[in-house]
Amino acid sequence: MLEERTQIATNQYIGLLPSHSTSEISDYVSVPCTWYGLMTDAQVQLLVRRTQALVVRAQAYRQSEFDEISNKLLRSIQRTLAENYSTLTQQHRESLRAALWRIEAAGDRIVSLYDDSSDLSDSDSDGESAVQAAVQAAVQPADQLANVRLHLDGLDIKYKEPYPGILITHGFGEKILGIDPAAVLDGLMKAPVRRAGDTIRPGELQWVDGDNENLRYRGNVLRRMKIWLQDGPPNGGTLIYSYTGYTFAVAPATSDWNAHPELAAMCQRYNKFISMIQGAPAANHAIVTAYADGKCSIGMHSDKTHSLHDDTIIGVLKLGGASRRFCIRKRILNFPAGIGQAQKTALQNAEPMLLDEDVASGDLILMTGEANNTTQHGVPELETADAVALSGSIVWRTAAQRLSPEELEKKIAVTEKGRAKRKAAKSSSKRDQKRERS
Ligand SMILES: O=C(O)CCC(=O)C(=O)O
Repeated sequence: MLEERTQIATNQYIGLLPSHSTSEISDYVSVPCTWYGLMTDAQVQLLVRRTQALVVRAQAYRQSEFDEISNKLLRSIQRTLAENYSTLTQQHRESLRAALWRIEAAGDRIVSLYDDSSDLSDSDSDGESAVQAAVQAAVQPADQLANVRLHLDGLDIKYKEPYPGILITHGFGEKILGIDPAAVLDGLMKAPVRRAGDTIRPGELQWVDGDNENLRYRGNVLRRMKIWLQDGPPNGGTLIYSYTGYTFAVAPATSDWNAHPELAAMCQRYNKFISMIQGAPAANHAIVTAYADGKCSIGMHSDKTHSLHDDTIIGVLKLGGASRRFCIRKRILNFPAGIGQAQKTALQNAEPMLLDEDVASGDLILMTGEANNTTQHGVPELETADAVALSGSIVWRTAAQRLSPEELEKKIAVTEKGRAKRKAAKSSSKRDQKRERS
């Protein structure tokens, strides 16, 4: 009986959406939707599709109305997630999260479009269709990698797509870039390594080891080492890709990839390849990572995009003589309200892997910005340190932040001042503790 009533109510609820006025739509979104949890997967899918249609329709009204409608929608979906989290199936959660993300993205695009076109008005039909196109692009993101797939199919090169917007191409290094991925890493291993206490030499090709003060994360040694590269000499400005724990003090390690003919040729060929992706800016920044053995790793993360170009593509080319396990999972974008960090971490860690397998040296993992933002990736630590020999990767991105030598110097001075302050505070608290004990 309950099921039958739910079925009827669901159909009515969904049926309301596509053809009604703003006030009816507002009524619809203000209905508390606590019974999402009772809906079948197909019904949730339909609701999500209709929600998208609603957002497209909403563009016909003024922005304030769009905001009002989308805010109500966002709140009601967030409430549904929060109140019914434990009873929702994985698929329900994902559908709802996807709807949230798309509505937010649609809102952002509309805001920026209105910012850019202050003369848009209701009677401006060109303006309206521009808004509609923007909303549609946000609601149904273009299949950015379509040309890449076509190109690879044409060359008969194998690839797979574990998640929309993440394409893993087998043998990319050898077949498209014309390189030997083991030899590239071997060659780079000849560069000097800056370890704990060593000084970074500005603009030189060099490794910064995970125990160097400028690469440690909150004082902790990282189990990997890195080379920073950019397209162009750093005296014309250092490109910054800043991530959690990044300190500007490591930026002087960035060198120009054009100073090394083999690296330059590889990066140019990569850029030629990604130029077939509509709207993709050329990569101008790369980080090479080396994992000495199976104990070296990088935790599950999404690349931080605040210092990157809005439309950056992220390309991870695996290097070295060994393959390494690579994992991808969905990233939880909206946690239920009121839960603590430990619960958030547990929920995130419970997400099943979309990919968990050895990825061979020479394979390319290509990610759109949207796919990066909605997933996490990582190279997990392995049980036995010796199980895997030296391996690594080069990750290309498009950085949007460029600091002149003077600007960088100022940023580093701020970092160093902060460091000295923390050091002084630490030793004074140690002294206090000693005094208390004695
Ligand atoms: O080395 C890899 O395979 C991944 C590197 C990575 O995720 C990163 O540098 O952000």
